[in-house]
Amino acid sequence: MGLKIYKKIIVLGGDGFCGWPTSLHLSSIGHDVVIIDNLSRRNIDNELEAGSLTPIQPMGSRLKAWEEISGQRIRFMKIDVAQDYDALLQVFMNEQPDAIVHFAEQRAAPYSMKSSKTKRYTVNNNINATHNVLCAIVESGLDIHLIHLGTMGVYGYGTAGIKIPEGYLDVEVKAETGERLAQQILYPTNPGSVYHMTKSLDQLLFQYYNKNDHLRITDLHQGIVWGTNTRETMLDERLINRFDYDGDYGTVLNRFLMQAAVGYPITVHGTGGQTRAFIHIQDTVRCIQLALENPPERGDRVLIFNQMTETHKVKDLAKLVSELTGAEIAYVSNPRKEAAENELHVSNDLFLSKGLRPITLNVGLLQEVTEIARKYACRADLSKIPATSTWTKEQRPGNPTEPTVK
Ligand code: NAD
Ligand code: USQ
Repeated sequence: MGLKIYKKIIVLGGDGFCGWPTSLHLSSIGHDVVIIDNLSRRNIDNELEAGSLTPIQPMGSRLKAWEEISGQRIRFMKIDVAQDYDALLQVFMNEQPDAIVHFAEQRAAPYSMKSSKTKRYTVNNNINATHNVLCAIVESGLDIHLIHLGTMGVYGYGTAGIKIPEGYLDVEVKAETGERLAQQILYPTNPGSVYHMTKSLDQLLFQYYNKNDHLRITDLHQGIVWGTNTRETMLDERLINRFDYDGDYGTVLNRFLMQAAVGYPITVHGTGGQTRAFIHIQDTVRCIQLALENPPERGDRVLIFNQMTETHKVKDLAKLVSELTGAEIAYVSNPRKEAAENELHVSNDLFLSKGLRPITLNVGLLQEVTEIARKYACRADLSKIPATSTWTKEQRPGNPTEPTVK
């Protein structure tokens, strides 16, 4: 075994659902972690009057608990990455990080589609945040490896007819002479929400700064994350991770498990024929570790990994949860403008080749999430469960008490 190299890592968005367990994991294996977050997600909880099902603690208590339990110190700085460029640059200059993990974006598709205010907020926040990070890395003159959390949704959810490659597509173009030329291009984006569109725009920013300034960038095209606990967040209740269940921020599998736990019908949008990619939160933190340990060389193009471990149809997940718990399934109107049915085949060979041993859906893990949801069921506000953000005026909310519009 080679000598372990500890790194200084800044985690942008380290108070969030993926960022908090990632910060703990990186700290637990010896890295020096600094969290930057503007706590905007907690403010959106207040705005929506729908908080995490689990009782997440204030940042100060989280960090104190981690120091007590692990003996490791994580520092926290409250900075708005999208707005406060000078402070961000100053931190990069002072800290001289080896790597930056960038989670700091507005990540909910339904929230991004709620109103022109939330559309504009999502675009301004996400694009400025990513651009500020890139600019600050260039201005700092430091050779920092940037790891960004992107989404499988940049590829779109039509049936592609091929196994979706990791970022780049081999194409053949016909020249005027009739000669056929082979090229490799960024896989054409086909976002399904304003949020997913910002992730598509992020890709172009990365491509440009990689070409112009030779920045070392890894873009992780992540599927839907499920679960809540990781090895580190389980160590103490004060370290507990966020669990979103509301119609804007709750993601499909965690919502279904929570709904089953509190006796609410499982809300399948439309026919439930949508196929999506999934990854457990424990594998998210492991993938980030692997991405850190396998950086691109300076001069390499943007390295893109598909960060997912399996695909499932929404209706199959609903049936699985229903069989496991006895919960009723409600086929509700689909508030989103999306294909009613799609197939999805995805390559994730890169992470497998780096040593990922995927945690796939299993009864034990599903039960673990259901038990957590049951434990904190008294904190749930059932009126916040239906997805009410509609993609256009033609769509109807996904509410089991409203008549269904297919
Ligand atoms: P989250 O909302 O729980 O966490 C994001 C964190 O970033 C929050 O703590 C928020 O306060 C912070 N933040 C947002 N804008 C900021 C800004 N301008 N300055 C400083 N901090 C800011 O989201 P998450 O589920 O942890 O997702 C993290 C990243 O992973 C996102 O970029 C998301 O697009 C991506 N992702 C998430 C999932 C998923 O299923 N949760 C799946 C694929 C990709
Ligand atoms: N769905 C239901 N019922 C529900 C909730 C969702 O049928 O109660 C359906 C949706 O209509 C959609 C699918 O489930 O077809 C997935 O919805 P989701 O909310 O779980 O996921 P999505 O909006 O795509 O967003 C989530 C994260 C986002 C991340 C993305 C990865 O919030 O940050 O980028 O997953 S991916 O889906 O691979 O693009």
